[in-house]
Amino acid sequence: MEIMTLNSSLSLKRSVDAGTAEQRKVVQDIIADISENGDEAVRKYTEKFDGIRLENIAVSQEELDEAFAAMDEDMLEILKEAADNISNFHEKQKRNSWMHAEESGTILGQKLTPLDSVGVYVPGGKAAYPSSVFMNVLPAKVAGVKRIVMVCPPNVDGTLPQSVLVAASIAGVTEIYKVGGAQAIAALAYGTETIAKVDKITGPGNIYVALAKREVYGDVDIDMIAGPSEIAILADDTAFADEVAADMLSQAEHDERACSVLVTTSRKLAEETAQELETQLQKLPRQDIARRSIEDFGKIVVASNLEEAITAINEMAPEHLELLIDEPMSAVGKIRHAGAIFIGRYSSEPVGDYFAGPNHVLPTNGTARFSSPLNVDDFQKKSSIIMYSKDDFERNAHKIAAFARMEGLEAHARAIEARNKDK
Ligand code: HSO
Ligand code: ZN
Repeated sequence: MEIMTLNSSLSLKRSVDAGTAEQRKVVQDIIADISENGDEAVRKYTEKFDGIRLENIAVSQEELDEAFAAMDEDMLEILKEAADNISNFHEKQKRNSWMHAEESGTILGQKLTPLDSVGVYVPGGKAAYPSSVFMNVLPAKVAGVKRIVMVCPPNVDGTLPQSVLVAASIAGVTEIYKVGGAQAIAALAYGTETIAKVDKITGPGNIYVALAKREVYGDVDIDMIAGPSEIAILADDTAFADEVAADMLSQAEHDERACSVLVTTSRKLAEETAQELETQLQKLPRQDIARRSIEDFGKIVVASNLEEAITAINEMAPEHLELLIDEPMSAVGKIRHAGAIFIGRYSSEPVGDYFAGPNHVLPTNGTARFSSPLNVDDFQKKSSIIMYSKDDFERNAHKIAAFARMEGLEAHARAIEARNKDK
């Protein structure tokens, strides 16, 4: 790979798939059909897109038992341990309702309530990741969401991937349906005879799923529209080229449009990493995907100093950032925009994808400038609590009424004044 010299910006190519007008129309038609015809339309689209007619889309206890029986014992333990780590991390985020009593007797506060129900979309085929089941379901569980519905497109034989079923069951999903694509999003948003509507939909999917989520947003809440994976590595001459290259490839293998970038103060590391990438690529099972990603979206950039490198990284606002530099903690304060910051050589990005505990659903495509990893707050909402005291009321009634009249809202003013009369 060609090595560039940093001149102010990384000028990265990143891919945003906004969908075509035609794709949007397809999605809108599917949504309209599902909201009108429910289950029958779900069956029709499942037959059309997944190649199987399913009379019953609900996953049975038998199917779950079979999936558990087929799972390797050691692997089951690993999954449970990962799930525990992820739950424990999210437990620490949990906030409580609060109330504050003012001296005047007024009580103000916020009441936190978990959402009643959440739908988690899990893509089918090769992108059916049990780790993503954990990352979407467990924060909802920790937040106290009672009904968690998982949807996933069926294989042509009408089954769902076993690892996904096992993960769903470990995580505490309450209903699982074999339905995917825009039809699944529509069923979750508007309900059918079989699937009761949910309040929020999370989880990644293909362009049709992403467009459908955008389309139903407002009638239900959604998490975010995730773009291809990204990793930026900030490294100096203390880093090892084989580790840097391996970490870049870990994200490149996700998607041909994934974006892996090395920004380094060491030309030697840059050159060695470029070579390592080639050597390691040749031995990767998903070489085709990773190579396209590295060739089309990857970059190795040499910066003249750490300050300049950090400025460029902040501008990129990467989904994942690894700090492979001497004294990495001294750089953390200067990082303003990154979905997750991995510090030191033992915090290789896949540690976070699977096991450490923090969420792997992270803002992509520069959205780390204004948004956060999926977290417990995403599954709880707040109600304001206002209990105004008589004292405060009597002292402030005329101000409130005056404010209302300034806005031309006489009924507001009178509601206040109605209380001021002796009764
Ligand atoms: N790195 C991905 C998440 C993932 N990795 C799932 C492995 N499985 C998010 O950017
Ligand atoms: Zn990953």
